[in-house]
Amino acid sequence: MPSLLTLHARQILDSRGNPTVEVDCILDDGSTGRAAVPSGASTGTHEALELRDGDQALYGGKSVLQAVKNVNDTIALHLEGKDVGSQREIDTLLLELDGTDNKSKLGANAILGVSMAVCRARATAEKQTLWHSLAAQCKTRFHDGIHLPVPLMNVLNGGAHADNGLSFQECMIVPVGFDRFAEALRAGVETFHTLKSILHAKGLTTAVGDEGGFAPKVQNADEAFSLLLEAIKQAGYEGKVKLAIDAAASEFFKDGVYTIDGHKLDAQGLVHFYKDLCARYPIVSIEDSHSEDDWDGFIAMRQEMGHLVQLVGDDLFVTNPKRIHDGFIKNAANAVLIKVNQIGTVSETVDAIRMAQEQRWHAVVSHRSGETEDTFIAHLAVGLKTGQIKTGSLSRTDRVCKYNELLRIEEEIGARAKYVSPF
Ligand code: 2PG
Ligand code: MG
Repeated sequence: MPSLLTLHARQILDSRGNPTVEVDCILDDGSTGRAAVPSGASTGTHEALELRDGDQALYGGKSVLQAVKNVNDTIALHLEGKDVGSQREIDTLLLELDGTDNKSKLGANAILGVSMAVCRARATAEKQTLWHSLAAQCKTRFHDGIHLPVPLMNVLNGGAHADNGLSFQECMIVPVGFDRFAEALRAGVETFHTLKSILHAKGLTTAVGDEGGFAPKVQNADEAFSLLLEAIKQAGYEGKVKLAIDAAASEFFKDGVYTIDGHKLDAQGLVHFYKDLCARYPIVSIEDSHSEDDWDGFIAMRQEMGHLVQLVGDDLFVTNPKRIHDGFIKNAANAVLIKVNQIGTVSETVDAIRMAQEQRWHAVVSHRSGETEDTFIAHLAVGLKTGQIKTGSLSRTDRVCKYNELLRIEEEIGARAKYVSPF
């Protein structure tokens, strides 16, 4: 395997117009890899540290020039000349160089940019597509076919991602009754456009938010899901497109009380709120039902609803193998959301996915609300055979580019490509 010749980072912009880190990696055989780092808005407190300069004169404090410098000086100095054959060896070097628990010395954005860029450059050197190279590194078994992920599409927004009355952050549609990813995508897109017409006819706004979904002034979850069901029906996909929630409940939790759609509930009351919703709507997955440190709330949720729906931990687990392990012991969920920048290296991300899979929990690869044109996560979902991806709505290039990449991957795989819904 070739060695790393140069690393070069620069500051670019993400989909919200905030600075982020992009890294170019060049190997000594001329192979190159480029990666850009995403950024969240509803970030979990236990996430790895995203290093921002805090200088109010530059991008309102959000510039990432120190993280860029950390790549171009410290990391480049230690990685240049190293063989890139093993992703784990590269990532271990990065972790040693940083030396902190939450990557606060060099910044998780600096470290992740390098980790992903090296991964891409290796795939180029191997003359493989990225998903294929990742699958080989991680020894993924494709005995029953190569699975394209089922997308959880965030078409209606609330919470920290919108300023309407809705407490849930994301109301998603999930195309389940299809044989191919391309067909599932088409169903999602047609439902999205039908939803737009419905909102328009009702005099509700059709402007889209950070993840390309609508953020109409709806007052509660019932109104949101009624609109989605109507769109699914009118688009002709009743029964074939289901629903999912990312409550992002940390955002509506304060002093032990959940304030949701005007109700004040305790953790158990919130479980009943979800139970009632699931009895009335075809909801297949609920993410972050409770606040990030309300383990008892998650445990109660799993006991009452774990046999009925997928229960995903995002802010709860922050893609961190230690917290995921606690989740297994406590039986606090049955699925893990996977975000590369919550943990900060490709290898640790892979560890999180494999831990979930070994436990027979689902792993859902996810974007952040601040994204770039980078399509790494599309490859990660296929290469690690996660079976699910959450990458926003069906508009705006920062979201659609992941779906487009999955179309290309499905085309490349041909007859061995499978689309299997876990729901
Ligand atoms: C989430 C994500 C992505 P953010 O909560 O799951 O949709 O949002 O990137 O703002 O944390
Ligand atoms: Mg979430």
